[in-house]
Amino acid sequence: MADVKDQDYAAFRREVRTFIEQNLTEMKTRRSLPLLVALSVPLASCANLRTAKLMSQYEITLADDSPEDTTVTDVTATTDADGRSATLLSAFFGLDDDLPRTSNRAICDGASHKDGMPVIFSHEIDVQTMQAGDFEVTTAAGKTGEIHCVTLAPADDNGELRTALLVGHYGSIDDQPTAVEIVGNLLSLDGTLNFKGTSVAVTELEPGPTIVLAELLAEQRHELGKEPTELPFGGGSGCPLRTKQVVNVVWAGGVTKPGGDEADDVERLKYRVTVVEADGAEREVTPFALADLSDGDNNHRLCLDVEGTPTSVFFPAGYLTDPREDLNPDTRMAITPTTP
Ligand SMILES: [Ca+2]
Ligand SMILES: [Ca+2]
Ligand SMILES: [Ca+2]
Ligand SMILES: [Ca+2]
Repeated sequence: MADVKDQDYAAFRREVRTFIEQNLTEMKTRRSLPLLVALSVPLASCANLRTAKLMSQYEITLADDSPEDTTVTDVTATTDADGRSATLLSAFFGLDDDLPRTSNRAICDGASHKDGMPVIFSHEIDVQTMQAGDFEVTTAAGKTGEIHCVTLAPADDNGELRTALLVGHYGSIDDQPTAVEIVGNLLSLDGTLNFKGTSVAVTELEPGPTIVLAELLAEQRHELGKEPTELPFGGGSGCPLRTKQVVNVVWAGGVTKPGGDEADDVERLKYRVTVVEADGAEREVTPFALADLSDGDNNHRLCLDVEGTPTSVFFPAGYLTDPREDLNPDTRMAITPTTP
């Protein structure tokens, strides 16, 4: 933050120490404090000095900048027990040379002014097996990109560890990245699947974000009533206590209202969920609450107060933007059950 003055630094360090001491238990249970940005937090306009200072102090535990795959494994399976394949669901060229300056501290050293691309996996992944060198990006002209680092932050809530943000120089608006391939051993969170050899086509810079996955969360993942963390990234809010079902919606990249504010009731009322009743009748419902807010990632939780089986979700064009301020098109996705 340009407005963080040097003379504030000593007081700032004390403030951060106090904050960390007060939140140590939560930090440990969450494995890391949330880092930064699914490219959607308006970093350049941090609301206040305190937020800016806290942001600058986060440990970077979900990021890796190793250029080589260091994972030693004999796991080669690519299909899970439910018959679902280990695949890449999307790769979204979000920012071209435009990661904000604070990315150096909040994502990884040297991230500032590089490209940013979220890559979404079919399953949650084990961060210990994820190295920057596991990813290879190819451009339209056939060039191989430079991956500087990769991080799972800030989509780090229960069930979210499937969005890897690739930071580097791997294309431009004139020679866009066209494919991402996993070239190293990279395992699912449960250790049973290996993503090596999977690949996906890249969504170009100009389009807006779409929904790439919608999951009905198992009850033990609901986290009803959970408060978001103090910072505007990582650690999102939970659905209200009276929620009956929760659908986690994963967008191809971080989404906000145009201008960078978090989604609210305006966007909630645009979501339409198709529910099949016990007698087979279909109806469309609107979530009674929207959750996983205040965390700057690419996930929304749709909180439902109805019975029946949610089967698909629709969101109409023109309400949410990616970090380049490109508006979403009409987007629809079938809802799948999560593994518990
Ligand atoms: Ca690896
Ligand atoms: Ca875009
Ligand atoms: Ca989240
Ligand atoms: Ca979120």
